[in-house]
Amino acid sequence: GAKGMGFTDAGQMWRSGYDMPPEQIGPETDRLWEQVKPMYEQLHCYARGKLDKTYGKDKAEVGNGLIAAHLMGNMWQQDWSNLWDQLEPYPGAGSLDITAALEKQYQTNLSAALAKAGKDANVAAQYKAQREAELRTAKQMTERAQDFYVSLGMPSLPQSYWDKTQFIKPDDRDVVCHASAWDMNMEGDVRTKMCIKPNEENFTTIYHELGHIYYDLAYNPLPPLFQGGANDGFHEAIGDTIVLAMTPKYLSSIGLVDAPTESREAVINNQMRMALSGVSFLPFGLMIDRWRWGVFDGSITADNYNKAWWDLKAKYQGVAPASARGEEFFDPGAKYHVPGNTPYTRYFLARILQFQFYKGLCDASGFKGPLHECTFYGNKEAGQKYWAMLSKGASQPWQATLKELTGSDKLDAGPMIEYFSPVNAWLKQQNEGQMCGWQASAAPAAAAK
Ligand code: X8Z
Ligand code: ZN
Repeated sequence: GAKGMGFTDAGQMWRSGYDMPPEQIGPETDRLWEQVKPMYEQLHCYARGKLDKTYGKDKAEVGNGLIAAHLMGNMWQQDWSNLWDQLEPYPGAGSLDITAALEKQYQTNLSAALAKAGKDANVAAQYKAQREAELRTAKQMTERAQDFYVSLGMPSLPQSYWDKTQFIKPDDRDVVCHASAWDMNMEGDVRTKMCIKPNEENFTTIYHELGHIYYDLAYNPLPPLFQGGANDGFHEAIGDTIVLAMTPKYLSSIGLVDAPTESREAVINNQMRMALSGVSFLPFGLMIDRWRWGVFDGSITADNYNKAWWDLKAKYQGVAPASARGEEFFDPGAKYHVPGNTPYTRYFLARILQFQFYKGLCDASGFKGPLHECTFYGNKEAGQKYWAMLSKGASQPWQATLKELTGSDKLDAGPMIEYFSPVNAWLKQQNEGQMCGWQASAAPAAAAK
């Protein structure tokens, strides 16, 4: 299909959506990766040291500094948040247990629903009460996310959103639970599709999905061709920008966690929490499409699909499987976006852009201080500036849109590095004297053992 439209292959088609010659986007992402790689290497080094302690070096590592993939707390090693109990820098300092708070909310809803069902409720009635509590909690979480956008001056979501959205997993049919956002008719019938559970990851994912929805609503008045993100990375970055503004101060202001602790230990803990989801993601965000571009242009062949996948994971992420993953396996297929055929470079770009947007909005709100302390919750100036950007949709090159928000028309990891500078300095201290980094060439040998 791509060839029929004049592209050399599907990879070039994917790379052609960036208001620049398609051959430039690969090197552009390389440039950004080089900017953030030192930070990733510090996190990798620290995580490896901790995993060595827990499991022993012979189990935690696969050779040449590569970390055993199955220990990262995530099937794709794309988000290391689940390693928190091992990696928390100062146990208990400024503890932000969002999951516990949401779980508590669910328990409250459950008690209420069970009380309503009555003490003689049979199993079916109890099950109904449980479903009711799950739905109620999921809606409350979504209302909290909506409230952030509304606090910026954006509209409330239309009633049809609340009526037609899939908040929790239906119990009468099989569904894809991977979160998604839908603009059904380009005039206000917007919906999200999730199987919301009361935990931190799902909570921030709702903010992410509403970013898509508010983008849709803002550009819906434009002609159809302009109804899209400035580029696909913009679309992914809208909600993620809001997630950065979910500071401990914001979280306590909405009553989700206790009043924030201002200590240095608490700051480092919170930065680590953010780095475990944001920094760990970077090389993963890059390698998926390195693999697919190779598949599409023929440089990765079918007899090598799994090897090429793990070679790229070793090169970029510094992880490797602890036991052989030969060609009888197809590990790329386990990642939603691969069988779903959704390009992935957008998420890498979003990880960079979200910090550029965040800094732009912090500036607009008049914030002065260390970037990681900024929240623009409730700030109408920031909100207006954001809405103005969203309303432009795809009506002009993204470079112009970026410039209006941030003053620069270039992708730049500078704001991300600035944001993480406290934890980055801390990590360097922790890693002092360690041999950081890894050699990707160890992967095939390791896989063969
Ligand atoms: O797929 C998503 C969103 C839907 S657009 C939930 N994300 C990527 C993933 O889960 O792999 C968000 C972060 C990266
Ligand atoms: Zn998304």
